[in-house]
Amino acid sequence: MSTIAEMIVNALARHGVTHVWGVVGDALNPITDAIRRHEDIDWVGVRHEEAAAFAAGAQAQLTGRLGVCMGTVGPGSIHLLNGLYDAKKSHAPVLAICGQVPSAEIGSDFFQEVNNDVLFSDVAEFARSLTSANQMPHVLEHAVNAAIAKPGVSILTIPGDVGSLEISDDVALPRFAPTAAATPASDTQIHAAASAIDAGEKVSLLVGMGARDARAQVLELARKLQAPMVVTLKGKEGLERGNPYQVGQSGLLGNPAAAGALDDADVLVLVGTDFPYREWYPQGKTVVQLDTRAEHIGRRVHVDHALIGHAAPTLDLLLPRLNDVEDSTHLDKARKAYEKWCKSQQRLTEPPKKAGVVRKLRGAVDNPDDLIRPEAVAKALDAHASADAIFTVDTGMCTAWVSRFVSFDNERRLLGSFNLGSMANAMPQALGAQMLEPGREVIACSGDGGLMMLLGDLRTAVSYQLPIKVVVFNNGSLGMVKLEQNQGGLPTFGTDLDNPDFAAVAAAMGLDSIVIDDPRGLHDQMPEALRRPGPVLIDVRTNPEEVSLPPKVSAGDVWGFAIAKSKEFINSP
Ligand SMILES: Cc1ncc(C[n+]2csc(CCOP(=O)(O)OP(=O)(O)O)c2C)c(N)n1
Ligand SMILES: [Mg+2]
Repeated sequence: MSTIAEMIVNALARHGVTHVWGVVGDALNPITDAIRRHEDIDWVGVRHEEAAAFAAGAQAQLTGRLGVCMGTVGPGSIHLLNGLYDAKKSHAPVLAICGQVPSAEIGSDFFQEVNNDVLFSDVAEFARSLTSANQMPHVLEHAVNAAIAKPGVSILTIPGDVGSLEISDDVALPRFAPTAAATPASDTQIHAAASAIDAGEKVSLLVGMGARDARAQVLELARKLQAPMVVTLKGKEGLERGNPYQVGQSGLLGNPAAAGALDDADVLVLVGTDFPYREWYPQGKTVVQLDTRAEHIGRRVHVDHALIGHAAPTLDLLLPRLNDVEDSTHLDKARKAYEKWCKSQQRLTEPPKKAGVVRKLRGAVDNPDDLIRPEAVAKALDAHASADAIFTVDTGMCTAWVSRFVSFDNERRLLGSFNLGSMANAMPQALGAQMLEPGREVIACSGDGGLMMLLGDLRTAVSYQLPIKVVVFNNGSLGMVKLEQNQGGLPTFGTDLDNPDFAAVAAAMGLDSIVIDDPRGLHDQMPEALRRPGPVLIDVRTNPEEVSLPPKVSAGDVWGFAIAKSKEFINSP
């Protein structure tokens, strides 16, 4: 005889789940107790359930396996929500086990009662409450299978009295469905796409994370077509390495060479990407889109030929049907522009030699040479992090710095909240990553605003001896919003951060720390800090005036800055 809680925990452990992240609570006691007694599955107690969901999502993204988190009745479950949305939008398979009031009280507006099935209806592929032992094992099977098949989030809600209900021995053990095999697009689709591509003279590729398992095929496609390849932020890991066709990224984080490569083409081939920004797609091209999900076709740009299938097997069939392009003018032009841009960016990361080298982008700064450029911080991380480091990056300006200056032309991994765009993701994602691989270098690139949001879970790194390195891009502001306000012609408002002394906070929390506030010391202090044992908070005081300018700055943007500055001047006392 086993209980519902034991059956769930045993089945998850057999499935390969190694950690369950959450905050304990009465309704979940039977589950946490079953975890306590199980040898192969560990409980990780966090300080805020949102951190649990981010950590579980990070583990799922790194391994492709199910991540699991828990939140108890009402507020405990509500706290999971933001991290679960991130998992949903990152296509990470995550199971959230949520507590509920005793089954007899359901529907009575009982203390802490919320209707989880409704609360999670938008975020979850599957959200059901388990109220009887007769629902086992199929409800658990359905929850796990739904999370893995999508991939996405499943919610299993368990009232306080249900976890300890007994299940008779003749009930079958839960079994989960295997993952679906990779399948190619249909022959008709491949034939039509091949004709359209061959008819073009200049082909450009936009490649995303959906092509990660098709690295060899995508490189061969670029070679055959002599096509420049724009790689999305999420496609960087895996596709940047040994890729003589890539021209960096498009969009706000990107560079003019990528925008030019897309504009110059007459045929655009999208592979495994749902890059969301319409305004960064070129107009009037013949567009071919390859994606496993039919619902992605045409939702960003009008598509002429859809290929519904997995990238690797589809490209295996498409490649032999394409003619070899001999003329490399289109590719050469894009690569030359990209190399020129890379060189110009390099200058932004060099330590100042004499006064005036650091360009004042805006505002009055007394001694800009004494301030650290965030670009230089990212470059220092690139130079000194190990070749297989896992980077996690907060939403904010950090995303721009890491995407532009940290290279992923090796075994590095990159996690962020790239589709939800939530702040505060980097540190808890780093906890999740480090827990999986205690010996691997894990670096959280946090905004000062982002870190403060889930600050309590810094202590989780200490409690579980997770040697994460938290690099705080400390610009004393919600910098990204400051930029947005200025671009829109608004005076800066509400973006200043009254930060605590992060080194003192780290000390109080039991973390080692270091302050880097001199650009000339960056390349000595950063490697020293990264090599320290245990968790370290690296407080880097960056130039608050440094902004990440998009590759195409419109006249409107320039006016925005000018108007914003004059308004600030007029409003100043
Ligand atoms: C949870 C959440 N709240 C608010 C926002 C809106 N937002 C986007 S970036 C940003 C500022 C981030 O500041 P910080 O973490 O200090 O990074 P910085 O841009 O200064 O590098 C804000 C408020 C968000 N994306 N997520
Ligand atoms: Mg900031």
